[in-house]
Amino acid sequence: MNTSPSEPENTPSESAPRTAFVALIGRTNIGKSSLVNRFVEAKVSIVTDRQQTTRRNVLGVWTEGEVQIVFVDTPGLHRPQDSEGKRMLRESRIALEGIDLVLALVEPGDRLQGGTQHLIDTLIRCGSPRSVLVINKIDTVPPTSKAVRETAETLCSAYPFQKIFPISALHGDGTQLLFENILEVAQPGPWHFPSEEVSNVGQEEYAAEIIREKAMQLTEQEVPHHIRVRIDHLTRSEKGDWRIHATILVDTESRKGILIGSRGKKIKEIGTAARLELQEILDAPVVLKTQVSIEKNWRQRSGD
Ligand SMILES: Nc1nc2c(ncn2[C@@H]2O[C@H](COP(=O)(O)OP(=O)(O)OP(=O)(O)O)[C@@H](O)[C@H]2O)c(=O)[nH]1
Ligand SMILES: [Mg+2]
Repeated sequence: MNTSPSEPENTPSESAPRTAFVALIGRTNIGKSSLVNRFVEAKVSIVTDRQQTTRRNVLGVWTEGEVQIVFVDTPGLHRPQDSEGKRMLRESRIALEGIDLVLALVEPGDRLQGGTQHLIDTLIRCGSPRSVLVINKIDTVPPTSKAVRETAETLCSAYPFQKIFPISALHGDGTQLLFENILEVAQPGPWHFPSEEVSNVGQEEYAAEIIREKAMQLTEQEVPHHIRVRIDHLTRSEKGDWRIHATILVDTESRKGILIGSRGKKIKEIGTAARLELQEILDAPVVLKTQVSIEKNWRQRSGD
């Protein structure tokens, strides 16, 4: 995110590196990954309109001048239904350790129930550090709506949030002000990442995540969000072209059929969308081969 700070005089203490860890928590689909991507001006975390898209803590790193902010994008808070769900919740809680600021995301109209209740409980249980309430998706209600104020009142009576920020991660309303407040939290200390790095996600995992995003976006609800993508091969030729072989893993024959589609149409569509995006990000030609395979019970196994 662009900032145009008026530079203070360059005294030694002001030119020392400063840093902050900022965690985003909230129920699934609330816009945590969208907001991290907006802040770091890069797609570090995939975004879909499906639940439980983010499966582990993903770091988005913003560095400018002397300041480095590390955003921790977490899996959505939800009621766990299996060991994979429990593991994702553990990730969300681990994310709160060593954090300087928590952005607690909700949306207009939210009450103390479901994932939002879970959010408040998590903050209380973790004895969380500084927390601000971020009311995202304000673009979905008319400016005259009382929903934003009512949600702010309800949640602030349940937890002592330091500030409230109504925003739209999608369109950018209010995000600059929120970002300026985040910068104020940075404390003197060494950076944790080289200044050119924007994420902790390695190339293989990133390619897998882009393919997973396209598979989720291009199939309907009948294919669960629990798709796994394995990268079997990833190389770069001397000319600079990338060659990636990936396997999309599902747990039933019928889901495999949906992902392949009639005469392979769906898997081709997924592969093309993923290839085009990877090509743009890697700024080089990409040859992508994708196949679908069945792996039974991976969700239970990956949990504990
Ligand atoms: N209208 C509107 N939609 C938004 C906004 N922010 C995010 N979205 C949409 O909400 C959906 C979920 O966004 P994500 O960023 O994937 O949400 P998340 O909280 O990371 O979800 P999980 O990873 O499943 O926990 C996507 O379709 C986004 O485009 C917003 O400010 N306004
Ligand atoms: Mg997410």
